[in-house]
Amino acid sequence: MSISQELYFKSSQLIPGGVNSPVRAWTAVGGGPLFIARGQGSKIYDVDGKEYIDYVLSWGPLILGHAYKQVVEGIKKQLEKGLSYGAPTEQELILAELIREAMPSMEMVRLVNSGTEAIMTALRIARAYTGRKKILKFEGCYHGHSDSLLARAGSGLATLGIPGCPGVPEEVASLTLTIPYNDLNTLKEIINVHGDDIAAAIVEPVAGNMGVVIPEKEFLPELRRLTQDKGILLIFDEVITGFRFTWGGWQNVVGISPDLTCLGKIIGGGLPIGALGGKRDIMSLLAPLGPVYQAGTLSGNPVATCAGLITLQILRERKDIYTSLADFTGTLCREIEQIFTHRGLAIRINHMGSMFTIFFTEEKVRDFASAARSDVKRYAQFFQEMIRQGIYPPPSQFEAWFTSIAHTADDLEKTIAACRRAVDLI
Ligand code: HOZ
Repeated sequence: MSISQELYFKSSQLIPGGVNSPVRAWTAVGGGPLFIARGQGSKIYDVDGKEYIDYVLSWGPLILGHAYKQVVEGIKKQLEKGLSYGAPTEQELILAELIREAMPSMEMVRLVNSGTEAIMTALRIARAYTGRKKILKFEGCYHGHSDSLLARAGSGLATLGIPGCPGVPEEVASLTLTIPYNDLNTLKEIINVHGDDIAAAIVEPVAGNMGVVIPEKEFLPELRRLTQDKGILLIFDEVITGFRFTWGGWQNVVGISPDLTCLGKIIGGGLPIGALGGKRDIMSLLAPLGPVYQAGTLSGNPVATCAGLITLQILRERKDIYTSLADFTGTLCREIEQIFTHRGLAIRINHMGSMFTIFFTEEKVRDFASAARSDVKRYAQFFQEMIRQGIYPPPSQFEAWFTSIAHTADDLEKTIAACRRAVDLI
């Protein structure tokens, strides 16, 4: 028995499923998870001492790779000054300023502890601002685990096949309307019928939690236009996409100004953080300025804001990072595609910048229904073969692969070689 297996066995007696976040249990790919001892650059090392080229990168935050020197050194300095004060710091202000500079639609910003928290608060503000109750979301998008947003969600719910979630009162679930991603006709229809009752429409502007699904050209502009016409707030969940493709969010790429934006992952540089922000009159509803309550003992935590600040400063200084990331990832995707095509195996790779998903299907993947038709058993076999060869892909068909600036030409070669062998074996 490996040390990972032993630890998994023991953890399963104490921690539900042996993990503190469901997809980590590898339920959909089998075999039980690896327990990780450390990470450095593009690699993680398990407790049995084996090295892996990491394409999960803590599910997105580590755009600079593991244990990036400047981030680690900055955190060390902060640690000596204290871990948490429960009082404001200048660092929070600087981080908020950087975020606003990058995404001007975020006229006011509040820092919280996770993407889930940011989104939960964004919905509360939207309901208070509009005086409406309903929320519109898109199938396969995942916006954290708050009650209102677990219907037909991606990520772990897609991985485990949970369409709705017990424990969410029907009255709450019924306030969430869910329609397919990239489906403009249904969008128009639902806004026609329910528009006056909808407080907010929330969307992952590039979906990452049903695997990567790219918004079609008219989808987001039309969503913006239709929501604006009906007084519905548009919330961009940029927890994954924020600072992933450019200095800013997907909103900068497409030139759309959402009413509210939620962030997490990269802005914490690997430590727990979230942020929400948006138009001044909407954000002014938040306590203590307004009556909408939100609070947190560790909100704006100095260690997390320090890691986030250093990460964002590096991304701002070195905008070339995004070009190299896209080049690396583009080459990787093209090579993988060729390997599969050469073997006559049908796949579709959805790729944007430094994130992608290999779907085991012939058809174009443009929404949750097409993503869900992917051959998940094949994905699991592929995953296991890659793991055996020291490559660590996401342990679910419905998650994104991420690359970082730490990934090297050697990693690229090794990943391609591993893929070639894996494809021979599945
Ligand atoms: N919801 C995360 C991926 N989209 C998974 C988080 C985790 O398991 O760490």
